[in-house]
Formats: sequence, C-alpha cells, structure tokens
Amino acid sequence: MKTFRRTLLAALSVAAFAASFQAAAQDFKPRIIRFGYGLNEVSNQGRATKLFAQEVEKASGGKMKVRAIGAAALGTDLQMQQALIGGAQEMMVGSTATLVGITKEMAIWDTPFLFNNAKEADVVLDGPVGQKVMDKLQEKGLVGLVYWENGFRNLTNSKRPVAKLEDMSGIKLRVMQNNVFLDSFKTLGANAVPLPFSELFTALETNTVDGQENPYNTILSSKFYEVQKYLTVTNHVYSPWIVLVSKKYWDGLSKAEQKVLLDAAKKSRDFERQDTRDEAAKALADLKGKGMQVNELPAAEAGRMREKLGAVNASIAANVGEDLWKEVQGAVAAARK
Ligand code: TK8
Repeated sequence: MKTFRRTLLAALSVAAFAASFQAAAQDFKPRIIRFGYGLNEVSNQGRATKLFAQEVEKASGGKMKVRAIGAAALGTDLQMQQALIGGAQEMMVGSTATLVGITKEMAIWDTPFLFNNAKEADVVLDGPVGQKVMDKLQEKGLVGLVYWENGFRNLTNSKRPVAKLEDMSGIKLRVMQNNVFLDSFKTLGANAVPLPFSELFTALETNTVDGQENPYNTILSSKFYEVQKYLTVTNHVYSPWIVLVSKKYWDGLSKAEQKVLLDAAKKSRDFERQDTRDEAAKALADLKGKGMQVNELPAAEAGRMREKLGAVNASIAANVGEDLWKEVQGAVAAARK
C-alpha cells in the first residue's frame, strides 16, 4: 500500500511538473527586453539591473532575455522615457525626478528633507501612496514596477567647502532636469543649471559647472571625485529610482510574463536597496581616500537651509495637489511612529 501510494505520488508530481512546464512553454514567448539605465555597469544601478536580468531569464525558462544597456547608451532618462512611451524601448530605470514633466505627482518625492532615513522611504514608497503615484504613469504610457534606492543626495563642488548657506552663493551647480531641484538650489543661492546626467562628468571636468549633488554611491561609481574636491554632507533629499516598462509593451505580454517581470523587479529592489546601503556605509571613507575633502553641514546651517526651502514645499504642494501632499505627510508621520 505504502509503495503504491509513493508511486502514485511520484506519478502525480511528474504530471504536475509536466503540466507546469507546458503552461510555461505556452505562457512565455521568446522575448528580448531592452533595459536602459544611466549609470555605469559597475554601480549599484548596474549590479541590480544584472540581477533583474538573471531573474527574468531564470523564471521564464530562458524565454525572456533582458539586454541591459548602461551608461545612457540608449539615451538620457528623458529620451528613454519617450522611447518607452512610443514603444521603441521596453524597459528602463531612472530617477523619479526626471519624470515630473510627464507625471507632475512624481514631484512629491523631490520634497527636500521629506524622509529622515531609508526605512521611512521604504515604508512610504512601497505603501499605498507610493503605488498611487506610480499608477499615475499609466495614463501617460508607462508602467512603474518598483522603486529602487538612488539615495540621500549630497553636495560636491570644485570651488570651496560649503559650511554655511552663504557658501552656496554663485556656485554653478548642475541639477536634474526638474523644476523642484532648479527652484530649490536657486532658493539657496546657487546658480542652478539643469543638465542630463550623461553630460555631467564632462561638464564638471571642463568647469562648465562647479558642482553637482548625488548620493555617495554615484559620486563614487561615476568617479566624480576625480573632478570634484569638496563634499558637503547635506542629505538634502532622498531620491528614488523607478523601474519602468513601456505600457504598449506591457499590454502585449501574457499575465505570466507580466508576473515574471514584477517578481524579478521586486527581487532586484530588495537586493538593490541592501547593496546601495552597504556601499554607502563605506563610501565616505572611500571618497576621502580618493582625496575628497569632506565636511558635515553644521546643524544650525542645515536648519537655515530647511527654512529657506519651506517656500519650495508650498509650490510642490500646489503642483501635486494638496490632497496628495497631505496623504504623503500622513504616511511619513505614520512611518515615523
Ligand atoms: C541616472 C540619473 C541619476 C540622477 C541624476 O540616469 O541625474 O543626478 O541622480 O541617478 O537618474
């Protein structure tokens, strides 16, 4: 009886395996997914993209292949977004900040000092309001899958250490192509210039701009330490990255294929956040080792900056709508408890 049951079980599981394999074969078409990103292959963005590609290939039995293309070789964030909307490219990862021209609600994440730490960011971004903002992209032809961590942004420049608000004055500072960043740094007295990330290294090298702001990880992986002397720890805003799919492409996928992409995106998100945090924890020491002069912004000066940026908050709230503003403030307060 025992052996019979065992044989039966074995037969059943073979049948189940065959059935799932058959389902898999039907559900997955051979597909090549062009996945663009702006940083180097040897960056947190590059490493997580690689993991995403491996996961997609594995989960689809090798049917779905992700062709990862970094260093903005497929274009800047703005160009790739348009390629996704038009259906000429399948996927990308980039800053939420560069999406504001398409979906104004994304500007909520550009609120200076919105999050105090990464845990708060995770809770809010992965929660209902994070999803709500992400879903706004759909009517514009983009599907957001998950938020990755770009991270807390810090200021670098080649002119002088920034130790007080007035030191910002006249620094020609590259900002992302986004009005909140433009307004924020103008408000602080810098001469803010919007430029795509792909032009940033050269702009710093040729002194077209004096400075920029990005998380430690990016300052390291993009070798900005070669062309920037001073780093000021400001942590002025937490930047998310967002993994996007062309809606035209997404709508043509089977449910199983969509699930493969979403599951892999979530795995890559968890990996990416940990990797980014591990790297960031050591990055400041690395950057000092590379010759950067680092200073913390004194608390009183950070307070003055915060106060000045209050004006920017009001315009963000007006642009994204008071309801969304309040909802996010509420979610942050809840995450803080
Ligand atoms: C990469 C950019 C980058 C962002 C910037 O494409 O532009 O400064 O921080 O990560 O999206």
